[in-house]
Amino acid sequence: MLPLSPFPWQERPAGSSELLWRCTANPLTGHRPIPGVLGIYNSAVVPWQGAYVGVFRGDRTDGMPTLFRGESPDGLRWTFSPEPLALAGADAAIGIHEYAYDPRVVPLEGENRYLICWCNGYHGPTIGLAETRDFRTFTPLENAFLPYNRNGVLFPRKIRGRYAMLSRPSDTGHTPFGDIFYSESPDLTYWGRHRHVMSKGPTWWQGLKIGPGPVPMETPEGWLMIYHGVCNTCNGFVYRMGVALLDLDEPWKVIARGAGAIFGPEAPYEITGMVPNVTFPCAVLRDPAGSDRIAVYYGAADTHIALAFGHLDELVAYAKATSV
Ligand code: BMA
Repeated sequence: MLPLSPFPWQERPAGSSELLWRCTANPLTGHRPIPGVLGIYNSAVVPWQGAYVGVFRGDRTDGMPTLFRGESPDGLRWTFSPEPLALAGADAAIGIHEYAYDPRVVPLEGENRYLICWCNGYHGPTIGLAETRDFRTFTPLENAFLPYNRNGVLFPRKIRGRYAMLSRPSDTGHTPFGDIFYSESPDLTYWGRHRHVMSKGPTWWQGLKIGPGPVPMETPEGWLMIYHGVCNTCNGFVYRMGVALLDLDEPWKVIARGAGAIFGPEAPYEITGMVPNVTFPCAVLRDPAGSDRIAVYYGAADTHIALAFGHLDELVAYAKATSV
């Protein structure tokens, strides 16, 4: 049997009271991480065979976003395949074609497969889906929704007997609005029973739009969702992170929603880059040893991958204590 993947972890710096703190190795990726790619960011990482594997967003030099495969022995040092992710047997009507970005990856509980969701360019942005069993061959499923939609995030198990997904309906541009919705499916093809989960606001840092981030984490008190919240400034949008606790059986019911941003752009690699002032979470690892330690992967300034650490129990407590 393979050993557990080594969990990337650093203790909270002495004197800090932050809920999430930055990895000292940040940013984990630099400029031109592979030939012809400006930067890799907003990406999804999962433990795999005693190490890590992931699906990564890379923007080519013409700006077009594409998905790439990456692997790492420790979750910190990454190598990327130079060729874009190939979809086997891709139906030309549904596979990656115009563009692909902001992937999330989830192992489905009780099934020997991983699902990848991403923003798929199909006459405008919508939610693309593919499955893999080996992270070598990726098989496309149907797009989940009609355009326009972004930030499709699958739950890691069926809820009330159905697959469940969060998403954020959008427009064809930079979307100056946006609430989080919930949808369910019996088969990962047909999606319905759409429910509204959360609106933008009510606090200023998330006053323009919100969108789901990494795969929600199951806790005895509910699904802990890390999400992004955006406000507008005279210099453009600013992307921060917040937390909310969703009901385990009816996740469109919000149990608690933390008032403040738990993380936002401050470090040099977050406030300068292709799009300044963006921290955009897409993946979270939980300590395989069972503690409440988590490691959050986020895109920094649409240029780098970065990592932050925290304690899941503290995020749950914060959402409850400050709920708005
Ligand atoms: C959103 C998405 C993200 C990006 C963010 C900031 O609309 O496109 O991929 O990180 O804008 O540019």
